[in-house]
Amino acid sequence: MPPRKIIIDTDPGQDDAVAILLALASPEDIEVAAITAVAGNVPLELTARNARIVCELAGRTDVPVHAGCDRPLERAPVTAEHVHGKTGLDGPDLPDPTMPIAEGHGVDAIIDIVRREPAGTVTLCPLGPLTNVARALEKAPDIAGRLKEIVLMGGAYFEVGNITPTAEFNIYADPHAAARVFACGAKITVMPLDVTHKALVTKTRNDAFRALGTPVGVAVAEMTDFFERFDKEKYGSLGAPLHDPCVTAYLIDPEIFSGRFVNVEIETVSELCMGMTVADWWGVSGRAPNATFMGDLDADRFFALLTERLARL
Ligand SMILES: [Ca+2]
Repeated sequence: MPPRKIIIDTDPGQDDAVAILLALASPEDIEVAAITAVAGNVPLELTARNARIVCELAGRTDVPVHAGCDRPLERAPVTAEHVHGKTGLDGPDLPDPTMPIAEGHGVDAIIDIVRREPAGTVTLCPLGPLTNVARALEKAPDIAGRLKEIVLMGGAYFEVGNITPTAEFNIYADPHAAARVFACGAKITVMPLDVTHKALVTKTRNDAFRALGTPVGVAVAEMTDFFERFDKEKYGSLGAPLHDPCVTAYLIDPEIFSGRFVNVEIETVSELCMGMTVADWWGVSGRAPNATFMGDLDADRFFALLTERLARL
């Protein structure tokens, strides 16, 4: 099997950084055609900067990093510096990037790559708010039918929400974009909080990253050191949840995850429940399934894969 060709749409974010590093460390499984940055955890200028910092950390300045949308489709921007720090990548002391931003808007990069490659071969991997993907689908509706799959981190059902009582950050930050993506007809696989809150960086797991002794291993350990403070205080959890790496781990070893093919609709009207992912887990709505919504993962297998792959960089 040739490696899966993917576009990573991202708002780094420490966990985005780990997701990107895992992809770049796995060339036999994943070929990263481009990275498109979107406003999310921090503003676009910083996410586009952070994506390049991560590429340089991995020694992969050949991967084009495009800047995409700087604000949601309809709502005011929401950011998450309270989790990720002022830069979005607080923790390790990493140098400013020297590689330039690639020419062309991120939305056009998505469209061009999906149209250029054979139909059914490109997988989109959104790790942030879905603004770029929704804009691409709006501008080029034909790309929905050309995608192999969309594998995204976002939403929650049993865990309900993290940015509001009823919504997960990526979906809440641009619910109108999410609604369009879930309605686009492409094959969709979702890594919600129900899964990612079980992908916890315990002390033992973080020690394993640090023990790699490489710049990448140490940087990943320092990133998770930084953003675990927030989750430990908020949830009393054992460590930081590695949300976004669930997406790239799924591409390498899908059997780490289990879930259900269900209907998922996005709330875009009620302010109280804005951005809620209404997942019909129990099949009571009669609405047609449109997404595989993951519910569980084998955390030990996930961290073993992650550590083994990061060791290569
Ligand atoms: Ca993210």
